[in-house]
Amino acid sequence: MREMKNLREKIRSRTPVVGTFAALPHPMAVEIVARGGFDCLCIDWEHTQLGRERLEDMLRAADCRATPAIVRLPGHDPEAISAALDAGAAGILAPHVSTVEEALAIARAARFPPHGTRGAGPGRAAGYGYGVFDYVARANEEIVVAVQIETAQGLENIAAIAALDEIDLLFIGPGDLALSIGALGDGGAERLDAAMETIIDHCGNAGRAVGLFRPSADDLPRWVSRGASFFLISSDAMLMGAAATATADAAARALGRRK
Ligand code: 3PY
Ligand code: MG
Repeated sequence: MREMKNLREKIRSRTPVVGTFAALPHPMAVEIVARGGFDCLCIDWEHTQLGRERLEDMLRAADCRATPAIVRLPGHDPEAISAALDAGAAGILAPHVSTVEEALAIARAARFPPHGTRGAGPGRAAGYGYGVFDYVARANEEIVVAVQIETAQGLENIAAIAALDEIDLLFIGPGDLALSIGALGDGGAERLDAAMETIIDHCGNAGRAVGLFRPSADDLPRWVSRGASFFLISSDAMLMGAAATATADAAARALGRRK
């Protein structure tokens, strides 16, 4: 069997892919979490205070472990898309995408002509100018373009967004989706689950890859059997917090301070 070529090919063929968010804004944290053996990382530029220079160093650190890293953007700005890709990201994840127009604008900004409007330049991804033509020749085939469905409007437009071949992956943000559709309090969990299932089912009908955030791997089998194939589980910051709490609790129990 032919080796899978790249992350995009795995995603588009709906081969299961598991990653985590890199939310600690330091290359060392990226190197450490990449050692864990995830298929990919997603550097979180949306919710982490991160500058462009640091972003590039974090991508460099992911390369040290040969772990493909996509970048969750702070928004839909084409400059941020170019910055992440020029720095060497394997793809982009755009938050809060609610319409076909937004999704298409993001896809165009992420691809070189004739499929888009991205500008070519001597950034890290292009070998600092030594590999511009080679990079341009393969980037449109290799760069992952993913959009987050996490608003009531995105849910409303799901059939049309899922039908877009320009988008490699639809990614559900359960937290924002719950806020946006008001799935909080009594019955909220059931409403949120139903909304997530609707998104997954529409992606299945369109043959589009769909993924979601999960705080842990506990319920992965349920979402895989529904049709999801891409998972970002927890984050380096959350994993560190969970390990710190578990260790402090174990020590407190060992000293008889807590049961
Ligand atoms: C959300 O839950 O809103 C997310 O964006 C998860 O990544
Ligand atoms: Mg979100």
